[in-house]
Parts: sequence; structure tokens; C-alpha cells
Amino acid sequence: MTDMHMKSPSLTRRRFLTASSSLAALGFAGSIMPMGMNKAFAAGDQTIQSACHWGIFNMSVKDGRAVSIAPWEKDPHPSPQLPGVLDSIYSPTRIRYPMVRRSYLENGGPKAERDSRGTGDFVRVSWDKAIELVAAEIKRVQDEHGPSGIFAGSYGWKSPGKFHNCRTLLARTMNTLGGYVGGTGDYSTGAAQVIMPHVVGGLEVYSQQTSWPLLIENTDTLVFWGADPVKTCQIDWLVPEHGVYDYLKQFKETGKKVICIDPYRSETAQMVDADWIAPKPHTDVAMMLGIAHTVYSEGLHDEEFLSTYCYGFDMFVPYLTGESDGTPKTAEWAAEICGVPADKLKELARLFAGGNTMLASGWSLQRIRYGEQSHWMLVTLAAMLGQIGTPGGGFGLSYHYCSGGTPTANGVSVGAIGDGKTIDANAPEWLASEGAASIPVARIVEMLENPGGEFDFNGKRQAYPDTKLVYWVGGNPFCHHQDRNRMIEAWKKVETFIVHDFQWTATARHADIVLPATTSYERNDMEQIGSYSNSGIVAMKKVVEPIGEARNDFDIFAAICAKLGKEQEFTEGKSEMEWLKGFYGIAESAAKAKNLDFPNFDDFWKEGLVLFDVPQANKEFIRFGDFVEDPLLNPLGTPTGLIEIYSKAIERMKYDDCPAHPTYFPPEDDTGPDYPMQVNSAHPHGRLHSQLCGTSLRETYAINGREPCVIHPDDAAARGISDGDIVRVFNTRGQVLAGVRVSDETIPGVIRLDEGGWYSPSDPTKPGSLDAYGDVNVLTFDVPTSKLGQGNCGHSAFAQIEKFEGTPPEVTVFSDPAAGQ
Ligand code: PGD
Ligand code: PGD
Repeated sequence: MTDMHMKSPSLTRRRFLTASSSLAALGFAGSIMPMGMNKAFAAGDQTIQSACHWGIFNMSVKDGRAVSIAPWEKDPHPSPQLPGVLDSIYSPTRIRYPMVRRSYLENGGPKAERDSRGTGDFVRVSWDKAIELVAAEIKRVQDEHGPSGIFAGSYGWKSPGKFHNCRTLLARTMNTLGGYVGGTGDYSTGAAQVIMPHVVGGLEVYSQQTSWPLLIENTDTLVFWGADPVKTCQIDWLVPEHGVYDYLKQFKETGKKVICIDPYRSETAQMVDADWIAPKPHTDVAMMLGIAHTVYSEGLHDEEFLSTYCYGFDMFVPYLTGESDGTPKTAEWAAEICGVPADKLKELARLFAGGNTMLASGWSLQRIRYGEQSHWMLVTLAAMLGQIGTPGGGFGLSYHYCSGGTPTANGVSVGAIGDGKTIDANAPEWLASEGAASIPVARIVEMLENPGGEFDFNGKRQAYPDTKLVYWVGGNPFCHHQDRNRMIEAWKKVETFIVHDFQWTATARHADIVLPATTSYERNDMEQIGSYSNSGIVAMKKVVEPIGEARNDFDIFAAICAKLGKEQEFTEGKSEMEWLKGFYGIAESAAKAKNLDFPNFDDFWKEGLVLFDVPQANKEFIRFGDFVEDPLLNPLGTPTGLIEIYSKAIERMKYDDCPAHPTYFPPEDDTGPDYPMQVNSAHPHGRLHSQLCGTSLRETYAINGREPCVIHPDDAAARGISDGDIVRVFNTRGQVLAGVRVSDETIPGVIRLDEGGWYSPSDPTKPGSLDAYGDVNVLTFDVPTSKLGQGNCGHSAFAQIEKFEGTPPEVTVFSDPAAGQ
């Protein structure tokens, strides 16, 4: 049993025992000892402090090999995924050498057949050859098709680091070499980040929240609405400080009410003993309307708040009361839809209005068809309660992400590598004539299927470009995108697919040219700590030498640019350390201007981090506090300067799938009545998306070697399914195997199969063949949330589930397809 795991409240006792014993069985127990306790360590061996998405850590290195990892001593809640970080360096899924798909290499590159993509038939080539192929292909496509022929909007959770930011480096390369088509938005908040500027004047989903100390003092009822911070705050887009865990504990100790509204009894619900209310997935808008109707009909709404701070409540009321469409959105109406009894909805309405209520929403609710409506309705409900901008009430869209609400320190920020746009600031304008300069990021398959096709996006009408070359770094689209089989078919249109990664993901396996990147533990970098708290700056020190022939993305791109005569533009003649010193210099200047005591670069690098103080004022930060104090002096960025419950701007767009006020739409999928089970494809406890799925950490959660699928006992009994069985989950789009856990943590009619399981087709030559491991995106629905947001609908899927009989196909993807070359 390790210190790290004892600190993990995210594991229930049963799960903790399972996880810790499996870790021990895997030999992890010795490898995650807190530093200084590993007596067998010889003098001269090193312990290096570095950092990653999972936190700050100490890695011990013996004879040049990393042998153990321990969380930073001051981390209040280390991620239980940390052992996988160490394993990812040496995992059998590492890409060690540059590889080219055999057919691509031997049969004319872009002219080669494309059916053998994904079969693993790769040939090892030298770096010189690989760079030559990549450079020649970029030049060919630029010459023949212009920048619109290249899609490099490579979305994904690349490693943190201000210098080796591979997505920015790809953009920098493409800007240096003539331009490209990019991607707008993200898969996390595609719908919310487009609708929220219309409603509250900013993205909102990535904003600092009313501070936790204020919630602990003032909030009476804390509602996590489809949010599971105990699970999701393990990681940070930058480097986590894990601030939320102590605050949650303190909140729980106050004895005040926490409610989790979620079809799954989440880790947060379990940790804080919350009241668990379980609506059917995708019915939250109806549930919120039912609560809002009670608030309104019982006169519990705050008229003064609505008239002073909001626009358009009067235009929403006819819909709420049913005057405009003949359907009053009563608690009884909502109960029929969401499955939560009407009395409970009424009770919630009175509870919310009767005290300080914070409605803290996660993002799964908007990763569905019509997903824009959930957050809009949440804001509307909060506006009716009249508590927005107060110390303990209102709404929050980011408490579950990167420890939102952890007070922001009085810090400074280091600089970062640029995307080279200044080199050719006009690129998007030339692209506009040939198709959109960037597409909503989740519409990539539609873009490939429909070159020249027009699409709507947030009031604009644009056309898809005609893509010939796709270049991806720092993301795993063959995991994150919906409807895998449709995607694989669409991808055949792409003449060349180039990927850098350090592991053989499904994306790498579907590439024509695969370049082995280093992990962040094989290079030097730096990053801010805490996306919201900005509690410090940490050195991300190199721990070991690159594995195999892996190179960092900067060096790979520099070599490509050099081949095309643009090395100086790309590198600016600076080395890794020179860049880092330059970035640090920006923070140093800012610190000087703020009179902060700040170490010079050499001292910082030696120490490994700088931490900042948190001023009292930031502990008392209230989201929308300024606006509520003086809405004329501090208007919101909406057309009216107010919270828009009715949007004239959206009304003018005339979208049938996004009306001008929050509206309920029933769950939607085109699979039909044979597929009655809703698939909850939430984010995994034991991974970051697909990251670390290729490590031995997988064995702590996989069931029978497959991705776990949770099913309610009633649904399992009706199908003769028992705990530990291998099941086939299928619909009209595809079929996957999974290992079953029978549990009442989920509700009847809803199975849980997390996103991020590696796609493992049992026969990659046969379209639609059974996925042997359990990639949920084989089943999901690839439609836009609406014409407004064009976000992804990863949570929209209906399927059927049955016990798998016979010999299950082997999972083949956790290996190196080119091993031995
Ligand atoms: P990751 O597994 O994090 O998934 O999709 P995303 O593509 O971000 O992939 C990151 C990849 O980058 C990994 O393969 C990793 O090895 C690689 N990488 C990391 N660092 C480096 C580096 O320095 N250099 C290079 N070259 N590569 C690097 C996640 C996406 O999935 C997201 S963010 C969301 S929110 C969506 N969520 C859902 C969902 O809830 N449900 C479904 N069904 N589907 C989803 N898809 C989306
Ligand atoms: P999910 O786990 O998808 O997380 O944050 P997000 O909030 O999107 O969903 C949260 C909860 O919503 C789950 O408990 C799920 O059961 C519930 N839920 C699903 N459908 C519905 C519904 O229709 N209604 C209601 N009320 N609840 C529903 C994800 C965030 O996490 C993101 S975007 C990223 S990129 C990061 N990813 C990870 C990760 O992959 N793994 C971990 N451990 N942590 C992460 N943190 C970040």
C-alpha cells in the first residue's frame, strides 16, 4: 500500500483495494515509493523533479533508466494514474523508429491504395528518408492545391510545456511553409463555448469560478449537475495543483447539502455522500424546465434580478408556461421525460430558491445533439433564482475542470512558442476563397466526405475545403472522434496522413508516415501550475534520453523546414535552453513590474519551481460579482450587456436546431427501437482519454482484458449477463467487446462505457469488424450539436448489449506493429 494511494479519496474502498492489489501484482508497489524511502538506491543515481498533466513528480533514474515515480511531496491529492506515466516511457506501445506504411512507400506514396491503412504493415525508414518524404509531400500539396489542401487543425491533449507544444509547433511549421486549414473549438465544450458568448458574453466554460472558500462559507446547497470533479480534476490542461480535493473535503465537513444529478453515481457523489438524483441522460433541459416551472408558478423567482440583469425573460415565459406551444413545462411534464418524480423536482425548486444554491455543471450534458440548450437553460434557472454574482450562489461551468474555484495566485506567466502567424498574417484570407480557413473541429469527417459542401456555424455560412493531406500531432482522432467505421471510410479520401506520436495509437496505425516523438520526460520544458490557480511555474526537466530514435517535435519540424529552405524562420536559430530562458525572461520582467520576489533562471532551474502567494482578494473572488455590483459600468459582452435568456442574434440565424431561447429537444439517435440502451461515454477514472491505455495501468481496470462496461443489475439479469462476462455492445454503426461490471452505480437503461479505450479491430481489413477492446466511439453518433455550435455528440448513442458467446478475438493493439524491424 503506498502513500499515494492512501491519499486518494477518488477510490471507493472496494475499488481502492482492487486497484492497489492490482498495482502490486504489476510490480508498481515498489516503483511508486515516496522519494527517499527506496533504500536500494545507489549513490550517484538521480532523482529528478519534473511535471506533466497528472502533476509534479519525482522520478528516480538508475543507469539512465527511470525506475520509480513518486508524487511531489506537497501534492495534496496525487493522481492514481501517476504510475502509468512511468510505464508510458517504456511501454510496448512505444513508437521507436520512423515508419512508413509499406504500400505507401512502395506504390507511389499518395497514389498508393489506402485500404491497408490500419493493418499495421509498416516499414522502418531512416530519419533522412522520413523527412524527405514528409517535406516532398507538403511541397506537392502546397504546389498543386494550395494551403486549403492541408488539414493541420490537429486537435488533442498534447503534453503540457511552453516550448514543446506540438500543436502550436505544427501550426508554426505550416504557417512557415505556406498555410493550412485549422480547427476551431474543441471536443470538450464545442456547444457551450459557442452559445455562452451569446448568453453571458464570454466562453464561460474556461473561466475562473466563485472561489471555494466563499462556497464553503456561503453555499447552502451545492449541486454537481453532470459533473464529477473528484474524477476529472486529477489532471489539468497545464500541470495540476489538485486544489479542489481539500475544498471538497472541507465542504463536506460543514454538513451542508451536496446533490449530484447524474445517471451514474459518480466518484464525487461517493466521496461526499451526496444526494444522488439520476435523470435519464439527455433529459436535463426538461428537468431544469420542470424545476423552473415550479419556481415560476410558486412565485419563487427573483423578478428584480431578472429585470435588472437579464434580457428576454418575458419572451421565455410563454414557452415555460406552454402559452406558446400548448405544453406547460410543469414538474409532471418533466418527470415523464427525465424519470425523476415530479415531487422531487418541486422539492428541488423550493430548496434551490430557499437558500444559497450553486449550480455547478460539467460538460457531458452539452456533448449531445442540441447540447447548446443545457448550459443555456442552467444559466436561465440560475438567473430565475437571482443568485448569480453572489458569494455562494449562481452557476459555475468549470468547478470540475482543472480545480476551478481554487483561488488565483498573484503570479506571472512565462512566454510560449508562437504559431508563426506573423510570418504570413494573411494566410486565412487566401484560404477563404478556397474553403474555410478553419472548420469546427468536430466536423472533420463531414469535411472529408463533402469537399466544397456548405455548412452553417454560429451565423456564418462557409464551405468545406478539399483536403489531400492530413497532419496530426498531439491528438488521437481515431479515438476521440465519433462513429469510427464511418470515419475510417471517409479517411480513404486523404492522399497522405502524417502522424507524430510516441505510442502506437489507432491514429498512428492509420497513418502513412509515422514519426516517433519523445515523451515530455525526454526533453526540457516549463509550464504554469494550475490553469485557474496559476500557483507557480514548474520546470519540466528531462528525465531520460529519448527512447529508440524518438525526436522531439520541435527538432522534427525544424528538419522538415530545413529541407524546404525555411529552417531559420522556424527555429530563429535558438536552442531548446535559449527558448526556455527567453520564455522565463518574460515572466521575470512581469514579476519586476509587480515587485515580486522572483528567482533568476539558473536558480529557478536548479530549484525546479517557483510558487506564488494568493492574495486575500482572490480568495473572495465572485464570478459576475462586478457585473452584479454595477451592470452599467461592467456590462457583459452580449449585445444587450445583460444575461440573455432570449437572444435576438440567435433568432436572426433562424436555425431549426437552436431557437432563440432555451428549448427542450428529446434525445436523438437514428439507430431505432432495436437499440434501447443509452450509452454514457463519460471520461475515464483511470486514464486521460486514450493516454495511458497503452500502459500496464490498464490492467488495474480492464475486465477480462477488455474496457469495463457498467450495466444495471436489472438489465444484466434480463440478458443473462453476469459480472466479469465479456459482452458485445452494438448498434447500426458498429460493435465492440467489453468486460462487464454489474452495478447499481448506473441506472436501468443506461450503460457506461468510457471514452478513450483503444480501437482494436478484430480484422482491420474488414470494415465494421468487431472491436476487441472497447472503443466507445465505434458506437457513437457523428452529428453536430446544432448549426450554431457544430460541437461533437460523443454522449449521443443508443445500443444493444448481449453476452458474448464463443472465443473472443484477441486484443492486438497494445504492442508495436513493427516490432523487430
Ligand atoms: P488523447 O488520448 O489525450 O485524446 O481526445 P485527444 O485526442 O485529446 O490524445 C492525445 C495524444 O497526443 C496521445 O496519443 C498522446 O500520446 C499524444 N501526445 C502527447 N504528448 C505529445 C507530444 O508531445 N508530441 C506528440 N507528437 N504527441 C503527443 C480527447 C477528446 O475526446 C476530448 S478532449 C473530449 S472532451 C472528447 N470526449 C469524449 C467523450 O466524452 N465521449 C466520447 N464518446 N468521445 C469523446 N471524444 C473526445
Ligand atoms: P464526463 O466524465 O464526460 O466529464 O469533463 P465532463 O464534465 O465532460 O461527465 C461528467 C459526468 O456527467 C459523469 O459522471 C457522467 O456520468 C455524467 N453524465 C453523462 N451524461 C449525462 C447526462 O445526460 N446528464 C447528466 N446530468 N449527467 C450526465 C470532462 C473533462 O475532464 C474534460 S472535457 C477533459 S478533456 C478531461 N478529461 C479527463 C479524463 O479523460 N480522465 C480524467 N480522469 N480526468 C479528466 N479530466 C477532464
